[in-house]
Amino acid sequence: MLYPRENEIRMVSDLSGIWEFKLGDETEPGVHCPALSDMEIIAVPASYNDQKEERAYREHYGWAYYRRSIRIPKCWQDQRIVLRFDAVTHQAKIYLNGVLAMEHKGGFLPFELCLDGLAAPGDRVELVVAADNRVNHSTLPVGNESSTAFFGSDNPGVPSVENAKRWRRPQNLPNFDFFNYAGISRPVRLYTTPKSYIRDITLVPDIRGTEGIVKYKIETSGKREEDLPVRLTILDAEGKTVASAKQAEGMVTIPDARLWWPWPGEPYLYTAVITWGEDRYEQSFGIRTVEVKDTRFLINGKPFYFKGFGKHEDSAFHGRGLDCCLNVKDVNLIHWLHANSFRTSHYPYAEEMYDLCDREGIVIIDETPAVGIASTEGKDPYRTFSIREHHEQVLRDLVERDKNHPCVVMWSMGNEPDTEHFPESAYEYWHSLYELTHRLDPADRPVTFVCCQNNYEKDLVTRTMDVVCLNRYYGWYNLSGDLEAACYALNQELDFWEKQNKPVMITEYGADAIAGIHECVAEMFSEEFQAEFYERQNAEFDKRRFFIGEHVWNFADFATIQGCMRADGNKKGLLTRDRRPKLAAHYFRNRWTKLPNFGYKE
Ligand code: BDP
Repeated sequence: MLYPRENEIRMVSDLSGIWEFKLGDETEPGVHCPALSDMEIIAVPASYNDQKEERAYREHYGWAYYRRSIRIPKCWQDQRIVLRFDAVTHQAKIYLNGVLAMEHKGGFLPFELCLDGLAAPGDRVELVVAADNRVNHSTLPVGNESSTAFFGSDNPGVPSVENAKRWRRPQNLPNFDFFNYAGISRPVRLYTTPKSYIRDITLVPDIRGTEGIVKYKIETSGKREEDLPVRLTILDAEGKTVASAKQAEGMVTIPDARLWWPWPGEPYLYTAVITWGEDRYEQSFGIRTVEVKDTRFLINGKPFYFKGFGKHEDSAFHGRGLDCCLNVKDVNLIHWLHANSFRTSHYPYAEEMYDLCDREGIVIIDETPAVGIASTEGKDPYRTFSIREHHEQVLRDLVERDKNHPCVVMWSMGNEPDTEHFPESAYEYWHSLYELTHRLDPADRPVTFVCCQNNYEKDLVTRTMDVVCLNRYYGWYNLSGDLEAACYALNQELDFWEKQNKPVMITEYGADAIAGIHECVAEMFSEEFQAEFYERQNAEFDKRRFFIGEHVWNFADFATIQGCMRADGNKKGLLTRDRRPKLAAHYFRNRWTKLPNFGYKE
């Protein structure tokens, strides 16, 4: 789905601002929007949870209603008018003048509604967005339907506790460790195209000697494609034409191509300008290749070393809402740390962030919201959860949304599923999705998922991924505080992975550190312990040639559900939630300044 971009043909009207808002309950709204009165104020885009000092907002369970009226400009006559939602978490129903116009499942990817026949230029339309924040065994991310939330503790078998569990109010029990922020978290926009319009653009770059090769496909809707001439022009960064074509599908060659390199290399971007009939669209792209070869991860043919983090879209007040200022700050902090990459743990991020990373040369591992696929009741999640169809849809939509970004170098189908207790089911599930993702991506990027700390000998599927991605908490959740023993255990496991002859990276490792706690003899939760934890384990990674990257958990402290393991959220950030550096941030800045992007393990 193309991002709504304004140009001399297409118009975009951003509906961000103050909307009306009301919390609902578990009752699912039907074809007609329920009557809404006594509405409150809410900012869009942003999660609603932290916008008011009320437990009802913070801990809401069920539907919530957003309302505003929209005026369709009269000057949009003869245009196709589209209402686009970048993300509504986790399920949405859209009402126009009180009547259901569309529904969408999944909280982190865009969806849109063509207003043809629903509203015309000059109309005033009442728009209501109903958003459901419930997570369960059919949503991604996954919520536990009974038992406890991630890190909850319930003393199973104690009669009074069991009774209290049955008695307590219905609530979300996320099987994941980030706050279940919800609502209209990304922009809502109206945009126009001509009636016959460019529907999709696919650009697949390659390198041949000094030439850049771009295979392309332009998909259109409306008049028959062959009745209207297509024109593709490739502009360099100065706006000079470097290649052009006249068919809807084919290949162009860019002589003396400048490549897209991760920062501090030059992330050079070209622009593909497509015109078809009255329509026009500009899509930026980079020329770079990605390939896994034996135990190496190659970008433009050179072995790349990932230096970075898992992140979250998370900040005070906004929750998970798009905050462009925060995104710019984060990109600058990534540069300050001399990192080169991050994973969009644990869901696809706002498109604006990928655009920034394209421009700034930051490499992304793009993850779906498939987190929490693990049963807490001893049942096989792959047989008891109804998620496969939705998961496939999410992969389809994710690849379609992000396929043209040079910053995206690998797809992560999910985070920390159960691969140990039901190894055959896990293999069948993840391997079929792995094959699907390869088929979906026209550029055929590497595909993986991120593996939980478990019995790696029993796990059948992690070893079959293009890159083995490990989340490991030696010295924290196990062998707690004993870094000597942690390094011993880590090495035992690395010996196992070395035999698999695959590129291996760590996608999570870390220790909580509460900013301001300092100790001469470092113990858990101090800044010194966090720094030492990394120093010791990195020394082990440095000895392994097949080891292609270190992603710290986490870039910054972030909000989670409350629980006996969380004091004001997860404190594993190198930075605090308001982006102040802890000791470990300075340690990594120093380390990463010295580690090159390429050839480090040669
Ligand atoms: C891992 C999860 C991550 C958590 C992290 C932690 O992938 O989402 O936040 O552990 O416990 O299991 O800090």
